[in-house]
Amino acid sequence: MRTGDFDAAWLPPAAFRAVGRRRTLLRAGDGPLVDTVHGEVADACGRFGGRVVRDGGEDAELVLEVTGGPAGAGLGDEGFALARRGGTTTVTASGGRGLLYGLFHVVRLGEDAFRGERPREEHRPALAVRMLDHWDNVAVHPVMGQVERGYAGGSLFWADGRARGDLGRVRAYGRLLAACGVNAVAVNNVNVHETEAHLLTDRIGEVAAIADALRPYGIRTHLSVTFAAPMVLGSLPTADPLDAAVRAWWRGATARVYEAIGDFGGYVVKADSEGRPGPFAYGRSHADGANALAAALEPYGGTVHWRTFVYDHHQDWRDRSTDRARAAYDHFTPLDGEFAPNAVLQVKHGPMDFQVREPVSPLIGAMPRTRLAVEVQATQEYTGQQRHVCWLGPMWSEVLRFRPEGGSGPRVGELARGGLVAVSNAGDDPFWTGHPLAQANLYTFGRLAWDPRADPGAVLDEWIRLTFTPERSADPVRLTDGLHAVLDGSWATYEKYTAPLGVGFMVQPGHHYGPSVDGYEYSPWGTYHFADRDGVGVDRSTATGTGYAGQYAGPWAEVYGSVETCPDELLLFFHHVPYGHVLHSGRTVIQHIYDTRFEGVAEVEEARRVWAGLADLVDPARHARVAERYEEQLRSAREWRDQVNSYFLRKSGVPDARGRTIH
Ligand code: BDP
Repeated sequence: MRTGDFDAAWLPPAAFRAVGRRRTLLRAGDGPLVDTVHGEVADACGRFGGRVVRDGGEDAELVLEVTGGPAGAGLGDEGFALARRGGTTTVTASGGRGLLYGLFHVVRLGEDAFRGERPREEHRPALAVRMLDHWDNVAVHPVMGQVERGYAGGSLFWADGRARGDLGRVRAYGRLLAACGVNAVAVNNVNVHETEAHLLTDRIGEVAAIADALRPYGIRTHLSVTFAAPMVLGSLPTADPLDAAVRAWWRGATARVYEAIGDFGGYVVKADSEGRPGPFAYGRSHADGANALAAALEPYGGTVHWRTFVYDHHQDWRDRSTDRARAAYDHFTPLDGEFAPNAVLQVKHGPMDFQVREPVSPLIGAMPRTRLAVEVQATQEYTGQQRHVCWLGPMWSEVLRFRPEGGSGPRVGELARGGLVAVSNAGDDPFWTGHPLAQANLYTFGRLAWDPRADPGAVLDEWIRLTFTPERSADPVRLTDGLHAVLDGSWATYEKYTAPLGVGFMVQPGHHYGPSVDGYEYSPWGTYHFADRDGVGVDRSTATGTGYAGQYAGPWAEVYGSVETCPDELLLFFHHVPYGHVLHSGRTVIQHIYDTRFEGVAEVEEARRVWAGLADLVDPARHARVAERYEEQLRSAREWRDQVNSYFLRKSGVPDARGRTIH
C-alpha cells in the first residue's frame, strides 16, 4: 500500500482498478485541472490495461466531459453530474474542478460505477470553502517545534528554514485532499512569528512555489499573517487599521501577493488572542481590523479569515464572573453587520478550545449578517495526540447537524456560509498523520465539508474501502468489521477515560497530553472544574452562574440552563452539582465517573485485541505502527482512569458502589 517513501493513504493504486480497466473518453478541452484528470486516468490505465483518449472513442465505457451547455449549467464550478446509460458512464462538469471531483467520485464507487443503469444525479459541495489550516512554522520554534500541536513529524511545506525544494510530497498531499473534497490550505501557523511574517512580503516566492504544487488539484493557498505586519515588515510606527498609511501598506503588500499568486485565497488572522497583536491596542474593533485587510483583498477576490478565538488568558481563577466560554460571543455579536462581505469570522466549534466534549459555540447562528466559518481540530491536541485512536467524525457530524435555533431552524452546516476549516493533522511522517488510523479524521473532515449531512459511519466505511481495498484481502469481512470496530466508537471511548461529563481539560499544562487533574485549576487560563469536597462543575447558568447558558438562542438557553434538562454529557460544563446528583442515565455523577473510566480502559483493551487479530490482513509496517500506539494508548488510558478516579474518591469520600480498587 505504499508509494515511494510515504503511504498511499486513501489513494492506493488498487483503488483505481475499476477506472483503469475501462476505455475512457475525455471530452474536456484544456486547462491544468483537465490535464490532472487526464494524468490520473492515464496512470490508472497504464496499470490496469485500459485506454484513455481525448477525442473519438465511440465505444467509451467512461466519458468525462466538460460542457458549457445546459447539461453543465447549475452545477457550479465544483459540481458534477453522473449518469449511466447503455453501457456508458458519463461524468459531466462545467469545468476542470468539477471534473476532477467527478473522477474521484467514480473512483470511490469502483465497479459500482459501471453496473446497470443510473439516472442522472447531480453533486455539488454544500460549502464553498473546505479548508485546512496548517499550524506550521518555517523555522523550528523553541517550544512548539516545527508544527505547533503537530503529531505527525515535521512540516510538509517547510524544511531547513525555507520552502522545501522538492514539492512532490506537497503535490501528493494536494491529490489526497482533492480526493476527499478539500479546496483550500493555509500553509503557516496562526501564531505568526518573526520569520514567518516575511512570507507575506520578501518570501512570497516560497508561498508561490507551494501554491503551484497544490493548484493542479484545485487547491487555493492561503497565508496566516500578523496584524502587526505594517510595523514588523513595513517599518510603520503603527498598525492602526484606520490609519491611512497602514491601509495603503496592506493594499500594496496584497497587490504584490497577487502578482506572485494570481489565485491566492486570502489571509488568516489570529488577533488579540493569546498575546498576538490586534486592533484593541488602538482602541479599534475587530470589524475595523478585519475590514482593513478585507479591503486590500477585495479587488482580487480574496478573503480574510478572522478568528474569533479572543479571550483573556490572564484571568483570576477565583473570579467566576469572567467566564472564558462567554468571550467570543461577547466580543463579536455586537459587531454583527459591520464586517465586509469578504471578511469571514472563523469560529471554533465550541466556546472553549477543542475539548473532547463541548457544546456548540453560541456565536454560530447569532450573527445573521456576518459570514461565519466553523473551525474544528483534526490535529488531536486534546484527543490523544495521534497516539490514541480517536475518530472525530461523530463529533463533527453532531456539531454540523446542531440547530442553534432549535426546532426546524438551520443547522450549523448551513450557517457556516464562510466554510468549514480544520487544523490539519498531517505532517512529513510516512503515514502522513503519525497514527495511521488518524488518516480517517483527515478524510472524514473533507467529506463532511463537502456534505455536512453525510452519515459519518458511511464516510468511515468509504475510507476503509479505499485505504485497505478489502476486496483484495484474504478475509474482507474480518478486515472491514475489525477496522470499523476499532474506529467507530473511539471518540466515545476516549471521552470515557478522560475528563468527565463535559468538564474539560484536566490535562498536563503546556503540551496537553495525559492527565493532570488540577493542571489548569489554579492558573490564569480560564479552564476550571471547581471540584471540591461537595461537588464539581462550572455553574454557567443564568440564574446563579456566569450567564453563559443565556447566550444560546431558541430552546437551548433553557435546556442548558437547568440542571434538570441539561444533557448528561454536558452537565459539568454548565452546572456545579453534588457528587450524589442523579443523571438522566440513573447513575450518580460520582458513580458515572468511576464506571465510565473503567469502561473506557476495557474498550481500549478490546480494540487492541481486535487490532492484533488483523495482523495477517494489514500491511506489516502499518500494522506495527498502530500496534505500538495501542500500547501507549492503553498505558495512558489506565493513567487517566486511575488519576481521575482517585482524585474524585479523595475529594468526595464516596466509595465505588461496585467495590473496585481505585488507586
Ligand atoms: C490552542 C492551542 C494553541 C493555538 C490556539 C489557537 O493550544 O497552540 O495557538 O489554540 O487556536 O488550542 O490559536
